[in-house]
Formats: sequence, structure tokens, C-alpha cells
Amino acid sequence: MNPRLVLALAVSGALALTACGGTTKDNAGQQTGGAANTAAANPNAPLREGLKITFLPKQVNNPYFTVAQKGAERAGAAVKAELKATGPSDAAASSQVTYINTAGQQRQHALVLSANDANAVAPALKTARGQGLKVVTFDSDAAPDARDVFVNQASPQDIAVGQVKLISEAVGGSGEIAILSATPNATNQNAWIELMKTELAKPEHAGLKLVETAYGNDDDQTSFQKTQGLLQAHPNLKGIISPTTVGVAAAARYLSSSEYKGKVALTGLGTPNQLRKFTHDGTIRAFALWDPDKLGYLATYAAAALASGQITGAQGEKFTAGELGEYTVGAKGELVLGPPTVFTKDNVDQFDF
Ligand code: RAM
Repeated sequence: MNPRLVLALAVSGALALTACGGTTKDNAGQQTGGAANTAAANPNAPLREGLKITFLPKQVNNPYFTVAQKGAERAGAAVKAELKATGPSDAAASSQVTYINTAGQQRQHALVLSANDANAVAPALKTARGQGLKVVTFDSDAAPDARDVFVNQASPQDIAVGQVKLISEAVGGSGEIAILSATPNATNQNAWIELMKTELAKPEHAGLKLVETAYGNDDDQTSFQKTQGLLQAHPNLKGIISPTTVGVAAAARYLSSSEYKGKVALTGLGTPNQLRKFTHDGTIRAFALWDPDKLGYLATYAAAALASGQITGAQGEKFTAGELGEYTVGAKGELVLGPPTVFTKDNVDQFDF
């Protein structure tokens, strides 16, 4: 697949840099500063060699981000950048702040970050940008005025509508359902949950009743226990949506060896490798995800394009993301990778991530 993309304008990013004021030297010694993002992009600028890029996931011990990191490393190698992956072991709101500070102090050219909390990371990001760092968020956005570009995995609307459709099909259109999410402050999950609620409010879903949203904090054990808690608290529960790879894998493990197997349906956003077994044993009928490898790859290319001056984050700017082809900056400094894939027992074995 070669989705042609729409990155959108970082009007807010430009404003943020303007707000920083003054003129500073960026990591490569180029003049940047207050109006850095308003400088004209040069789409024909060569990718700069010797770029130093830091890859900072929500947490390091999550297979989803391990796959995204592989994509980031492939892109890093393609643009001859030095890519350093680092990050916290938990997805707590402020756990990334010290890593962001370090990236700024180490004079990295760009940071590729999935934010655990939109606001908790913002002051550190703004400081680092003032030191010349280009900031690309991917997967889970930071406050828009604290980054240059956000590489979104898919349209949030498509993800939310898709998740509701999958649970509706799995429970036969009616009954109590619950959501098992990641952390309570995750930008991405919270956006999807709001849109799921909007979707559930539509007449065609009148038979579905959302009884609880629980948070497993993208921690395996917590997610496992929260699944158990949901089932005990709601004896009539018919289905669970878990829009997090950590949560859905833990919920599947719990359900598959419990009395609820086959009685309580499960769907969510998971990796084929983690859910293959549960898709074949009937615990999960269908689930969805995008390719995290391509997400990490695209985010790293966007970082290189920013740090090379090919783009500034303004709407309509174009750059080539290696094997994924050409992308165009769209609204709100945003790029969208493409639609998610739905996995069932019939196709899950064709995927290895
Ligand atoms: C988890 C993380 C990540 C999310 C996926 C679906 O790995 O919460 O941010 O995008 O699930």
C-alpha cells in the first residue's frame, strides 16, 4: 500500500515558535527562532546527512512500539540518520519529560514522540524546540502548539466507528458493553472513546449500552485485573472494546481461560502476533490495527524532512517518505497513515507484527 497523504499545517506550531521569540541557533548551527516555522520550506532541499533523531515511545516494553521502532530504524538508516530509541517503562503522564529534556540538551535535531499526556510533555517540548529541536508526534499527540507535525495512524473517526461496528457484530447488535482503555490521559484513546460515544448515540446502536470505561494503564497486569473487575461488576456484560494493544491482549488472555469465553465478546486494537491465538480459539472474532512499522517509518521521515527544511509544517507542503511515497501537509499539522486493517481468523496469519 502506498497511501498518499495529507499532512496539515502547523499553524499552531508556527505560533508556538513565534511565542518563543528571539533568534537562536538550531542544532545544526542554522539560524532559526521566533519565526522558524514561517520560513519557507524548500521541497528540493536534500535530506541532511548526520541527523540525530531521538525516538521516544509511550513506553519501551510494549510490542506495538517495538514494531514502530523497527520502522523508525529503517527510515533512519534510509536517511543516514543516527536514531536513538529511549523511553520510560511505564506510560504515566509525566514519565517522558526527562527524556525530552535530554534530547534537547544532547542537541538532537529531531524528536519522534508518542505522547503519554498532551499537556504534561508540552513545557519540555517547547523548551527543546527553543533549542532547535524539531518535534514530530506520532500515535498519540501532544498539545498542538508544542510540536511541529503529528503523524496520525488513521482517521480517529474511522477507528471509532470501526470499533463500534466490530463489537456490534460480535454481540448481535444489543447488550451491555464496556471499554478497557489505556491510561486515563492518553490523547489517542480518549479521542477514540469520545467518538465511540458519539457513534453509540446513533439510533442504529440503540441496543448497545456502554456501562463502564476502565483503565488498564497500558500495563498487562492492571489490564488483566480490570477485565476481571468489569466482568464481576456487570453480570450482563456482552462485550468489551479494548482500543489498546496492551489492554486487548490482557483481556483476551483473561477471557480465553475463564467461564466467559464465548459468552462475552472482545474486540479492540491489537497486533496480529499478540492476538493470533485468541482469534483462532474463538475469544476474538475480529479486531483492527494499522501497521505500527509504517507509522514509525513515516514519523521518522517527517522528522528528517523537517530537520532538512523540506517542510516546516505548513499546509500543502510535500515531501517524499521513502518507500511510502509522497505526502502532503494537511490541516492542523497532521499526516494520516491510512485506514486500519481488520483482522479475523481468515487473514490474521498473513501478518507478522
Ligand atoms: C497501545 C498504545 C498505543 C495505541 C495502541 C493501539 O499500544 O496505547 O498508543 O495506539 O495501543
